Amino acid sequence: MSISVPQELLDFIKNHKKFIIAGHKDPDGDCVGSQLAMASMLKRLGKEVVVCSSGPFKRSEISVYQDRFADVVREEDRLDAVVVIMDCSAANRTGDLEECIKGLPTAVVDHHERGDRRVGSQENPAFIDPSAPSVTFLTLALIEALGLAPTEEEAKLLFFGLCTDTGFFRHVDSTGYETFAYASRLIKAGANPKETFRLINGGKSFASRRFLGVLLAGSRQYFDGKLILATEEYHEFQRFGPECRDSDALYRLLQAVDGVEVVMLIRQETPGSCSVGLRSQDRIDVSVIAAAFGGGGHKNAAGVSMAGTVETVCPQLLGIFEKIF
Ligand SMILES: [Mn+2]
Repeated sequence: MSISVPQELLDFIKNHKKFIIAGHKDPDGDCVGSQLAMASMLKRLGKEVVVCSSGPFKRSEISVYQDRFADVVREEDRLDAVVVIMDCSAANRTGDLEECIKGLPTAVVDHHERGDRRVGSQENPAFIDPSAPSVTFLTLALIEALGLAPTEEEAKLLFFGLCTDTGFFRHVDSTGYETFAYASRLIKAGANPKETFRLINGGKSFASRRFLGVLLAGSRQYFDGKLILATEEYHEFQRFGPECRDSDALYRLLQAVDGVEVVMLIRQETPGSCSVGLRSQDRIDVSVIAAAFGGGGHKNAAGVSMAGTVETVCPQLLGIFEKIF
């Protein structure tokens, strides 16, 4: 892959003085890392920056960054400001921030395949590259295109996001040599892989491991084992709490099963709604399935929220997979 940063984005940064950096709601490491590194780089250029997120900062590895984000944009922040949206392509993915950033010139830096893909313009540049492994990867490309190098702090943040979205490089295939070239530059600038691995994978509670056990014990195979379904009932969620969730570990364990092509996790989020997470190994594009129900994501990792209960949502999704397998 060769990355070229749109000239409009470079001009957008050079020509404006005041920036609001937004990301998608329910941020992950890539979103947090790219937003904070972008904010830091812009401050180095002498810009005024407000970095904001509607949260929630659920995952333990990102909750430490929560106090660096504003949860609202004040009227004085909006005055003469422009917006950069990171790790999603539309204002409606930013949750409560959508109203606050409406009508302002907006640049987008994203690597998502589907959803509200948009074409950039001089006033509203788009730096969208689905071949990029993370938005932090694109952020490093941008920093370098501006003739800068990342600071140690920025390198750590960018490396954190790169590791999050690549599953610590497990999702990188034979086309990913640039990913390692970028990683190498970040490590040279001060990122520490060992520390980052511990930040992402350590610090879990004992209860969170037992919760994994409950979900593993309740998981079922479908279509000769090509699909594995894990479900989280509402009473289990209430018993353990959101801080005990570790879907990454659950996917990792179930994707290790011989012959599995898709892992699906359905969670009863409220008595009337479910979240659905989909992970595929290679062949199957789960973003298409998520999009069919109004969700989105990547070819091998996608998600959607659906009204209903685990019992009503399950058959709808299994029906789609029945046609595929
Ligand atoms: Mn991302």
